[in-house]
This record gives sequence, C-alpha cells and structure tokens, in this order.
Amino acid sequence: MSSAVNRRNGGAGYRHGATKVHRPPPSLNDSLDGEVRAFLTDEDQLHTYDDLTKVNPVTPTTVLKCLQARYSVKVFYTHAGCTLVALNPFQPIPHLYSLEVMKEYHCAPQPQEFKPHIYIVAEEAYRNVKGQVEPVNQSLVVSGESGAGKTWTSRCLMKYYATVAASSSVVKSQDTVERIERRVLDSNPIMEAFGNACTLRNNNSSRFGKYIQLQLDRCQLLVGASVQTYLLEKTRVAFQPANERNFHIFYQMIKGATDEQRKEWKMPHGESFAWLPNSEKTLEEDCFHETVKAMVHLGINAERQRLIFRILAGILQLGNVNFSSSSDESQPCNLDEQSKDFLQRAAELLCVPAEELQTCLRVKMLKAGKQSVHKPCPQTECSMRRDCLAKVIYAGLFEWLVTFINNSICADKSMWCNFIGVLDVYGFECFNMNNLEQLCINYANEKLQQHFVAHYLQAQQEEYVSEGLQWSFVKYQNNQSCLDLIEGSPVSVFSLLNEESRLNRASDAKTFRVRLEKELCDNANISWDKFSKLPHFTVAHYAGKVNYQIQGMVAKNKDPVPPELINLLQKSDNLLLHQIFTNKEDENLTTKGLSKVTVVSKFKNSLESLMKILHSTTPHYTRCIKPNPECKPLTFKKEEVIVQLEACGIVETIHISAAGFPIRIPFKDFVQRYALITKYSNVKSGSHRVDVKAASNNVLRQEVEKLLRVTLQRRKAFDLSHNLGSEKQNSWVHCGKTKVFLTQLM
Ligand code: AOV
Ligand code: MG
Repeated sequence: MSSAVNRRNGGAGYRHGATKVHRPPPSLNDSLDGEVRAFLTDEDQLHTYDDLTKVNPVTPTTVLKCLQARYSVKVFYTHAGCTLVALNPFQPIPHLYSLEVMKEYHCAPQPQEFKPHIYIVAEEAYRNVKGQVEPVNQSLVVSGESGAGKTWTSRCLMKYYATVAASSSVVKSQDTVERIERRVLDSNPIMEAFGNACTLRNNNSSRFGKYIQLQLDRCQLLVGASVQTYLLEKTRVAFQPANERNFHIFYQMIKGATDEQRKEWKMPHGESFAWLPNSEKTLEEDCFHETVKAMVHLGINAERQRLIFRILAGILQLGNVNFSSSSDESQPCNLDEQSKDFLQRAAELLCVPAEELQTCLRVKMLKAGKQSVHKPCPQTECSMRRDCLAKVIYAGLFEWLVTFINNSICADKSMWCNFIGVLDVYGFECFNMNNLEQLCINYANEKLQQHFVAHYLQAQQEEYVSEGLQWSFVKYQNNQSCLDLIEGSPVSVFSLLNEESRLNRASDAKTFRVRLEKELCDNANISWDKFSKLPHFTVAHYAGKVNYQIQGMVAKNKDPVPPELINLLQKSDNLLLHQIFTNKEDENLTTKGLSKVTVVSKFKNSLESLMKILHSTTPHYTRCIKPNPECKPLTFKKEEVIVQLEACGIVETIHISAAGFPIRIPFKDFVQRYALITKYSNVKSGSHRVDVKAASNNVLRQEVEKLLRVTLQRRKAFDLSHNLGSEKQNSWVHCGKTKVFLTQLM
C-alpha cells in the first residue's frame, strides 16, 4: 500500500478535507511585534516551516513571521493547507525554475515531500487529471493583488506543462510548421504585448483576464490549448492615467521599428504621440522582436502583421488629432493644420477615405423617422468620437488576435479528452480615485474569493456536518454581502447603473448618485463622503475599501459606438479591419444604434460562465503576495503583507486544513480501489465480491469498514469512530455517511 500523502488537494480528484479546530479563533488585532515570541514554536526555526499549518499558534502574526523568516532566506513558496502562498521575489531566481528542477518534481514519486514550489501544484493537478475512477478536469486559480505575481506564475505553470507533457506534435499553418508547445507558450508574449501595460502598481500589469485551458490527450500529453479572455481595459488606448502607459505593443513598435517600418507607419524619429506617455521609460516588456517572433510561430504571416501594425499606427495618429470649437455652432469644429495632417495620416493607415473620417468625427447623424439629419458635434463630443473610434478598433483587433490564437493552438475535439485550466485575471486595484474599470476588476476578484470561500472554507465544513462528523465551525470572512451589493437583485450598484444607462438621462451622474444613496443606504458595504468635492462611493471589498468616482460611470457602462464609425470601418481597404468589422455580430456594433447590453452585464455574464467552468473542475489555489508596494527586490513590508494575508482568509484556511482530512473518497470508489486488500490478506473477512455499481450505501459502508479493519489491524491505530470530536481525534481515518475521510492515502 502506498503511503502517499496528498495533503494539499484531496488526491486524485477528491476534494480537500479539514478537521476540528480547538485553537482560539485568530485575532486580527495581534500586534505585529507583540508577544508572539513567547508562544511561537521554535522561532529560530521558523524559516524551515514548509507548511503554515505547522506553525503554533496560528495567528496572522505568527503566519506573517514565518513567511518573513522564509523570505529573508530567499524561500518564496510555502504551503498553507490546501493553498500555496507565493511571495514575489521581484528578482529573477533562475535556479528555482530550471529544467532540472521541473524534472525533479515531475519524476518524484511524492513531489509533495519536496520543498514547496509552484511545480508541486502543477504536478498535483497533472496527476489528478487522471482521476481515481474517471478523469477530472483541473483548474489552477492564481490570485493576488496587482503586481503580486499572477501572470508570472501562470507563465511558469504553462512552461511546466509544455515541458513535462510535451507531445511534440507539430501544427502547420500557411507559412509555418511549429510544435504545439511552442505555439501555446508563444500566445503569452502576444497577448501580453496587446493586453498588458505599465501601471502605478505593476510595470507589466494585465489589463484583461484570461483562462487558458491546456488540452491533454489520453496519454496526458499536451495537444493544444484554448484561451478565453475577459473584459480588456480598452479605455487605456485613448486615456492613460498619470504616470502610467498605453499598451506595451505601441512602445514596442516605436522602439523596435526599422527605418523602413517607420516610414510605412508614418512615424518619423522624434515624432511624439499624445497617446504614448512615458515612452522614455524603458521596460523589459518593450521587446518588439519577441512579439513578432511569437506572431510568426503562431502563423501570423508577414502580410497580416503588416495590416496589424498599420492599424496600430493609425490609432496613434488619431491620438494627435485635436479639435477646436467653431465660432459658428452650425459648423463642424475646426482642425488646425497639424491635426489635419495627423488625420490624413490616420486615414491612410486605416485605409479609409480621409474626408469621410473627418466627417464621422465631427458630425453626428440623427435619425428622424425615415430621414437622417446631420448635426455638427461640439468639441468635447468630437474628442469622444475620436477616442471611441480608437477604442473600438483596438478592442476589435484584440478580439481578432485571441480568435486567431485559438485557431492556431486549439486541438480538434477528437484529439483531447481533459484539460487543466490556468486562471490569471487582473489583480485587486485601489487607486486614489477609481472608475468603472476598477469596479469590474475588483468585482472579478470578489467572485474568485467567493469561489474559494464557497468551495473550500464553506463546502468542507458543511460536508463534515452532512456526513455526520462532529464539527465546530471555523468562522471566516464571507464576501457574499459585498457581491450582493455589487451585482445582486433587485437593487445593487450594477442594477442601478444599468437602469441609468437604459434611461439615457442627461443628468445621469447626479441621478445615479442620488439613487445609490437612497436605495443602498442600508447596505453596510457601501458608504459616502458627503463633503467630498468629487462625488464618489466607497465599497468595502474583501481586500480593502475602494473609492469609485461617479462621474462618467454611466457613460462608460453604456459604451456607445456611433454607427457612422462602424460604417466607416466596414469600408476600410485594410483587409483585416474590414474583416473585423464586417464579421462582427456583437450587438454593440450593429448599425441599429446604441448597445442594449451594457459593459457590466456583459462582464457579469462572462464571469458567471467562468464560475460554472471552475465549479466543474477540481481547483488548486495559489495566493500570490506582493511583499512591498514599490516592487523592490527582496523587500518584505509586514504591514503590506498582513493586509493581503487577512484579505484572502489565510488564517482560516490554515485552521480548517490543519491536521485535516484532505482525502475524502466516496464508498463506491474506495471499495473499487481497495478491494484487493481483502483478497491478499490472510485475515478472514468473510467477504464475497460486492457488486459496487449495484450495492446500496449500507452494503458499501460495511464493505468499507471491512477493508479498513483489515488495513488497520496492520497499523494498529484503528479507530472507526464516526466522530471527529472523540478523544481519538488524531485518527487518520473516519467513516462518514457516504465517504471515507483520510489524512493520507492508504
Ligand atoms: P500580476 O499579474 O499579479 O499583476 P506579475 O505576474 O505581472 O503580477 O508580476 C509582477 C512582476 O513581479 C513581474 O513582472 C516580475 O518582474 C516579478 N515577479 C513575479 N513573480 C516572480 C518570480 N516568481 N520570480 C521573479 N520575479 C517575479 V496585475 O497583472 O497588475 O494584477 O493586473
Ligand atoms: Mg497579471
């Protein structure tokens, strides 16, 4: 019998377990440098604690101390029961991720006995896919605040599978033949070039969410992948917050272009672009060559690349077009000579008639019955139309790229049977003032936290109760009330936002504010500063309080696209642009008028589909922690870390996991798996073969008890107590009503 200990995830597809907790509930008020010293087990040895469940007592402070001690000796991974805590070193640690290390973890009979590493999580998921009885899809959920290391970790996971599960099958497309693993990995630099940007929190901040499913065949080899993306922060194309940048790809272009390309893209040396702030800053991510190489590997040929870069160059030119009010309101706004020049260049690069582009930006078309009336737009509206054009083009291009990538890496359904999903979304964000983008980002993080709470903290405990095991509930912070505030019905921030968007009132910001205050005044998760100059509301998220600016929120939620702009793009002679906008079925882009589906409802729906997928898989959680806000190498700030630990409920997780029963096996599976025990045992079991499929739960249970008795006679540590609370609480096995609970596999 194997003594495999699969502590962190209930082994081969089974869910995590837990046990009764006698320790005092965690006190969040422990002083950071307080009287912990006296109580901690062996403080000098703290850095050797691979699993936080071994720290005694478990409080936020002791956990913090342990992590700090480990960080100071450059140990970045620590188990916390069923989760893995990953501290960001903010410094390359090459030896930690070498091919040899990967192989060591992959080939080890018990990788869990090695030092904590992201590769343990990777390997566990990989082994679990096979399942005990039938295969189970797996999800690797990587969470943490902005800059904590989620994208880095996701890349690391993908590299691991591309190495240990390499099928080496090749895929052909027009001009290239490439190994599938190469293609899957190369999807990363492309998506990051187009979807990541330098923010105040992270030089390489993901401005979209992604769930990538790595497709495995019957032999568990990687044969393909598919990517699902979530809400790209497209506003960044036309507006970059102070000290932040636009998407990397634009900087890559201006920094990496050859003279010939500069000429083609109408970007002479020294030209400055309004939408490219902070371009003097050089980042590792400014690597044009890498992106182009990845594009080639994925089958984006030279001609397609040419079309893509011309579109991007066209967007940059648009950003330099400025409007000034006309003295005669019945006339369109004025364009100075320079702006006319930029507009001309934009039209050439986007392959649309310059005259028509100019008209579309300055004149709106109003429908009056069957007739259409042309009306010049005021200056601010012209700028809004310019920004809207840039955003709609960029978002369309991003979506096209994702579809292309999927076509290039997705295996035929007949080739794969299971998947491991890697989830990497934008991390929790809190700036001085925040907008709809942050509300969506933070809402996504609330959803993930809820998934963790529901799946682990709650489900594990509820299962003990329903299985008849005595259980004293460990309290945890449930974020359901915050989610209800944001997305619930009948009244929530989203519902009010949608209603205001539908009503289309001129004074939407004001009425939205009044309604928020009136209709959500009873909700403890929302508050207002009535004296603030900038109208905003504050949401108490699981990870902290965030102020959201009200002005502009309704407009962003409506995200209207004037039909004239779409018509214009459909006429483009740039084949790619033409294709993107002709094939679009998105309601947003129909020529009928403004979208009926708002940003938040679309986002909510896409997240709900994601949650369904997550629920159908066995999840593995990795909590990335950002040790300091400045992203400095090897700097550990206790105040920063403790907030993150508390927010994700790490102490509760440890309490529930500590000395727990991580393995829970349904009677049927248990009997099937261990039937051989009685066969080869010289103990008289009196057993005849049980028809597992037909047997009742009672019969199965008797059979389980028989099997356990045989095993335990050998172990002499047998207790079939049904109660976790009995004196023999250290037993490593308990029989529930339908499942066997184990601390380790037999
Ligand atoms: P994020 O994905 O969690 O933030 P990243 O994965 O982009 O954060 O990590 C931020 C930076 O930390 C990276 O660019 C690396 O420089 C560094 N880093 C992270 N993990 C490691 C590691 N294991 N070893 C070395 N350096 C690391 V956001 O996308 O902003 O939420 O939206
Ligand atoms: Mg990221």
